[in-house]
Amino acid sequence: MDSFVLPPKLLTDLSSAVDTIRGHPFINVFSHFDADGITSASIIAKALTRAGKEFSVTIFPTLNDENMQIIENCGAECVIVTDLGASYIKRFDAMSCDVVVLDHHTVYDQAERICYANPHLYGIDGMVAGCGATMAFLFAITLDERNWDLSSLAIAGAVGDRQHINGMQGLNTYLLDGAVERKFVEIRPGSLIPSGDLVEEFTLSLEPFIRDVSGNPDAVKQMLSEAGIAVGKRGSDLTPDEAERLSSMVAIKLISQGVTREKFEECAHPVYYLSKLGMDAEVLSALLNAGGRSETPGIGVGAGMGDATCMEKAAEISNESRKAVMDAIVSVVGSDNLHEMGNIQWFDSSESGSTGIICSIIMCYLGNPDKPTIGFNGSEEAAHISSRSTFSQLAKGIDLAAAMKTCCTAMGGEGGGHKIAAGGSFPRDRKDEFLHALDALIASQKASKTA
Ligand SMILES: [Mn+2]
Repeated sequence: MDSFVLPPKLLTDLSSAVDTIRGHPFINVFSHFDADGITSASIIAKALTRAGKEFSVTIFPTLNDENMQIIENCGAECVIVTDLGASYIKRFDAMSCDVVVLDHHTVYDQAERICYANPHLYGIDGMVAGCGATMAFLFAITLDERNWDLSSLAIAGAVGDRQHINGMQGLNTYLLDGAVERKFVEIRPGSLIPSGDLVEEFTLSLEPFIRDVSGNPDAVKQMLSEAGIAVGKRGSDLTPDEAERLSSMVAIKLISQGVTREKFEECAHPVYYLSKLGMDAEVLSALLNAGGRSETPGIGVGAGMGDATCMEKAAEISNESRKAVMDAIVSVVGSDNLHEMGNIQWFDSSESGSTGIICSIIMCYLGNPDKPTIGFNGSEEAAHISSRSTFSQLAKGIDLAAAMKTCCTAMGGEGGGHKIAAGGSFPRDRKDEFLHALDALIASQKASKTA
């Protein structure tokens, strides 16, 4: 099979990143708290351990001015930043220590002094074809070929950032092909039916989100009985007939709730089974995401590094947070808390949190598929905003990275991310002003595309 060829400039940058860290016995690692950031940090931590280095890992919910100051004042001789950093390259350049940034977010500045690798710098789309974990992994195998086993983590990172949904692309192809060849990963056919206990999984699973069924065990049992399937069965135990009846029923429900073809195909995407870990990449990704977002994100990194106690704890946190997120979605959807404006739709999740996940589910399964979804969490003085779009909206000119940057900055805050998924923050009392500014900006993005 023709695999993806890594661009020469990327290889040069990776080698110089490896040279940069070689001379340092202790390295300060900074990363993001989502699945991609946690897998990135775990990959770096494993690679540094194997290279005989000592290190510390700090996990941030976001890189803002306050956290940037923490990095600037950490007194490190060498810093590695993963899945974060693209919007602060000038500040990293101005630091006096050695810095390696391995990010995939939109590029604003080129580095002058530090070592900065980002797919966008090599003409590769970091939104879909290489994530933080991919970059961390490429760094790890440049450091030592034996780090190929960390490809399992990197694939979980890419899945966490949803880069697999239209098939792995670009740098992720290189990662996946190599991992399959080395038997760390097996590609299995996808399904609309979860493999575990059907009542439990359909009740807690966010994907696919079935309106009036997901989150409600009685409705799940009703659906199973209509399909002639006994309560208590596991997805993996269904006969081919049962599996077919149940998937058609789920498919019909999804079509009738207006799920787009784009999303539908995405649900049936193949599954990456991580042979050495005995679980799907999506399951690992969910565990690490939950661990990373908890009060003690070290649990996520510990689990990523293979610690059994951390893994168990992460599974517990993950199940609790699945329940909480499900409740939050049901409360947003059930209470008419989703508001449509001319060009956007928005909801308030100040009570529930989990804004980003709710935003994704509403965008894909429940909201108006033609308008970007915005989540507003005003539980703190600085409100946190999440936004999600779809590929068909992007084709109409929508760019949430630019929109969030412009509108959050205009409100005295900051924002950025990817065209399809972006976030930001600003003082919470400027919510209405922000929503109107954003609605107008999205309108002008669409207009300038058609013009
Ligand atoms: Mn990422």
